Amino acid sequence: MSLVEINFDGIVGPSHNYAGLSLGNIASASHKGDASFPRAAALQGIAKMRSNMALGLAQGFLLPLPRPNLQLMRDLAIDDSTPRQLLAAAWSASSMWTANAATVSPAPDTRDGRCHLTPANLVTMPHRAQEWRHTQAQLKLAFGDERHFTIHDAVLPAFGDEGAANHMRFCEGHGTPGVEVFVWGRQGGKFPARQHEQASRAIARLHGLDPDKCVFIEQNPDAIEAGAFHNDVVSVANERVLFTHERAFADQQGAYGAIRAAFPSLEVVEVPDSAVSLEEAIRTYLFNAQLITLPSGEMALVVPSECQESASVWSWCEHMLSGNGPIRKVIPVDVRQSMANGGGPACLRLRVVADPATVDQRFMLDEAKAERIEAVIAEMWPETIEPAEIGDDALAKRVIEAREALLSVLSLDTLV
Ligand code: SUG
Repeated sequence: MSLVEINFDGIVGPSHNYAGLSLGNIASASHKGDASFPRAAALQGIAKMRSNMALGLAQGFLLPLPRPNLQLMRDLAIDDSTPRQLLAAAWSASSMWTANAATVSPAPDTRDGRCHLTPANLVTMPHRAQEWRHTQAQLKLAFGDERHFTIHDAVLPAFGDEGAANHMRFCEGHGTPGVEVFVWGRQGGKFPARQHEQASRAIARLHGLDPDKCVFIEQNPDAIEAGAFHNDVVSVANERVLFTHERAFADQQGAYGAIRAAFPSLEVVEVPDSAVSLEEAIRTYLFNAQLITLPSGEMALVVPSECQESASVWSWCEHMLSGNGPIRKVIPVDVRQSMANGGGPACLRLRVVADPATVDQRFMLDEAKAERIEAVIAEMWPETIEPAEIGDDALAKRVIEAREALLSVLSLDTLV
């Protein structure tokens, strides 16, 4: 058994659009009403996957969910009198952000030695709350080998859960036992806190984690107020390293202390507010980066290209690289279409530590398959969607056919 980290990126669906559905997500609100470019969005996502594969990383993917969601439209009896926001919810391509698909506890951390996955209920946002059952169906296929994986139901909707976006794992190497850190938010601020502490605690118990190897941390309410609707907008972890903004947690030093008590070799790379303000960090998504271990053993940070265009962020990155820290490379990638809805490189991927041979191979990517996927996207994905087109019957037909063509090319028609 060789356990490695596999990134499962969400393929951007053909209905990708800017309807401004996410309160507290500044990018989503500020791009409301813009024309979207689904084909370019999906190709940007594939290019990111290819670039990570070229670095020597294992790469998988999850498929767009069925949109428009006809079941949701029936359940809400959506008609001409319904607010457009609800109609747009049924069209949302938000499942592309697979960091919110599930929380994953790799086999070395769990009591029964299996990798546990709990789909996130995503109840805070109506357009995301429709995702989990379809996501679970996909997880059950991709990780269907019950000798190695257990797929749970989402936690009770009374407790909001946003999946891996509010979860970090520290370990000496991906295949060795780790410490899992759950970051939750307190309600009552200007914007909704999406992760409930009790959802995090339930998941830790359901996954059979050792309580001494779990840490629960409160997110900084100021960060939520500044637009960090998920913890992965202000910090990211990999192996022994925590890369974080100085104002990510309610009690920053207390958070470091609690993690260090469970994981003594913790190495913190902290970006001070004086170098990069919280607002600039959230605007550029510096922390919504993929912090990865390259085959050489060095760590690299895959950041959105917006970081390179920000004087303060880029000069901080250069300063970091000139020092002797654990992060040795910074690699910009263009995921602008996703970024405009508040999703950076890290939002677009779900990390699963597993032996790739135990995963359904239809969900694993290689160059030849990437080319086949690109060809379907280039041929079938709409080039652009204007917000006024949401609800249009001809566009609905096109979106449905585009997804079906992709499923067919990947021999995953059973997901229809
Ligand atoms: O849930 N955006 C997503 C972005 C998710 C980012 N994920 C992580 N940080 N891990 C969200 O807010 C925008 C949809 C719209 O406005 O149409 C949206 O859902």
